[in-house]
Amino acid sequence: MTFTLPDLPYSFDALEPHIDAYTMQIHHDKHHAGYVTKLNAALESLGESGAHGTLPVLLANLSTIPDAFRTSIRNNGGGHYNHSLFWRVLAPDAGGEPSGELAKAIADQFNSFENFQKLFSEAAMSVFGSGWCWLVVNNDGHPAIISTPNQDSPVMYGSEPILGIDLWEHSYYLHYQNRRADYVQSFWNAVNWPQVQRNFAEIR
Ligand code: MN3
Repeated sequence: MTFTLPDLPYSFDALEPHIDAYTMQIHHDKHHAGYVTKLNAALESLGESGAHGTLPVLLANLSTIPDAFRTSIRNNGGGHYNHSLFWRVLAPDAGGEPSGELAKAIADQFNSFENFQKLFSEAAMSVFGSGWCWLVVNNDGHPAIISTPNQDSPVMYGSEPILGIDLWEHSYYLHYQNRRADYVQSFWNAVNWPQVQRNFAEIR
């Protein structure tokens, strides 16, 4: 089982002015690449017999991983999985609102898209230290907002992520410094709702 760093689906500067090119370059080429390298090293050390299934299956069953490798696979496997989703739920000339089934599910669960956005932004601002905020689908099929620490993935907690925002300082500090609220606000202008809708449809 060997993983490769996926190419960004757009250029480094494609998300400007919301996320700057240098941040994207360091984030993808250094941080995400580092998770992939370390994940592969951990899996190689673990050996062929130690890990089975796809990455989300592996992450959902961390208790089956031997102690010596579990933390590394949790952090670096989570990092690889989270960032692979993150790049795809962002796009140039994006933002706005979802449509179709996802729009309906969000309105049903959160009363309105505006209220969902407010609750998600508040949850993102409440993450202490390094972590992520997510729109997930629970096993009852309903959307929910959750946050996870470090590189933990929602799949470790029994839900499927369809949208996430990276709240590690490496994802915004070069441009926004301590102004996380401005980063979260700008994030909405870069959300690739058609991709989030596809993620939702695949789970349902
Ligand atoms: Mn990151």
